[in-house]
Amino acid sequence: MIFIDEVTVQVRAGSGGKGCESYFRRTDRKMVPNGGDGGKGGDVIVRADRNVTSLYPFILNKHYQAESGHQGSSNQKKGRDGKNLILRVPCGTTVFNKPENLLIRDLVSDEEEVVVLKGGRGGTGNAHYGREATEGERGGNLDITLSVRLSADIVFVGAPNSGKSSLLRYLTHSKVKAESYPFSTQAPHLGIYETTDFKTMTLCELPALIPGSSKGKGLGNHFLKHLERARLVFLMLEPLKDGFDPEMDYNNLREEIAAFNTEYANIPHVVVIAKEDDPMVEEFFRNHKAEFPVPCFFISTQSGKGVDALMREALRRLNRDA
Ligand SMILES: Nc1nc2c(ncn2[C@@H]2O[C@H](COP(=O)(O)OP(=O)(O)OP(=O)(O)O)[C@@H](O)[C@H]2O)c(=O)[nH]1
Ligand SMILES: [Mg+2]
Repeated sequence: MIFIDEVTVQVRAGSGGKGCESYFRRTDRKMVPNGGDGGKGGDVIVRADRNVTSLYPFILNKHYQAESGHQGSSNQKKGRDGKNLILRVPCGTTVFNKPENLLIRDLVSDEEEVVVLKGGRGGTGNAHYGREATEGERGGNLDITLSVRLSADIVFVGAPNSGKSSLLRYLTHSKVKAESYPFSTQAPHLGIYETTDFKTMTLCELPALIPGSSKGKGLGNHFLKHLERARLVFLMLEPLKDGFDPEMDYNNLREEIAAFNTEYANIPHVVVIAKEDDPMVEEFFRNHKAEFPVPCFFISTQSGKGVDALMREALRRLNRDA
């Protein structure tokens, strides 16, 4: 399934039901109005649901309409209210009013919800003394944008080909493709990692970041929004690229992240360099390890070397600020 992180849909609230005009004839032959009110139209609600993992269904259907209220009837019977329409979205979805580009609500936790459109009021029946029956109020419509930010404990951000997908596959059941060409991963991918004591943490690979991503180079940088809830970032450098310069490559990644949102530069991070099994990388590691200013882990997803130490450190950090 393709991962969709943003979609715009049109929603329409239910219209109010028509008020009823009716009379009954009393025994003294007087006509008494007794038409009931129309029911209220259904609201449109967006609700976070932890069982929903994707916005994909909203690509297939972009128009949603809540039920209208039912007509009132005689004997002062009120029409039934229209059912609310509930759009279920993944936790971590932000809802925007598209035409005004306004934030409506950020739905973070399970069951959190927001009413984006109120249903129309029902018309009044003529049973109200001295009133005529009226039509129900029409339900409004609105374009809303749903934008999901993944909620992952650890997010992999790094250069093309640096081994992000390979690491995700190594640690989780993710089936993301690891390929020898750059930008093979075009959308964020999630995986669940289980620790030795059966705790789980969510890992996420983001598409590759390069110098200039913030200006639209490569795949751009919009996916960095998924760092919002990250608790730790693996900054992955590509050791086999021409002109590998760990310090410069590290600074480039940090700059790209800060260009997106300066606060994201404060998320704790460690540097990860894969392909430790490669003789060139191994030699580099032996000669330069001590020079790194930030914690740096050399790993291999082929031999498995270094991965345990990396994940132990990750756990230690996540537990520390838990
Ligand atoms: N020898 C060796 N090769 C690796 C290792 N990790 C990844 N590779 C190879 O490096 C290439 C790129 O790996 P990916 O995991 O797709 O890298 P990526 O960072 O996800 O790449 P993009 O998604 O395109 O940015 C593939 O050919 C992998 O087989 C490793 O630890 N050792
Ligand atoms: Mg990848």
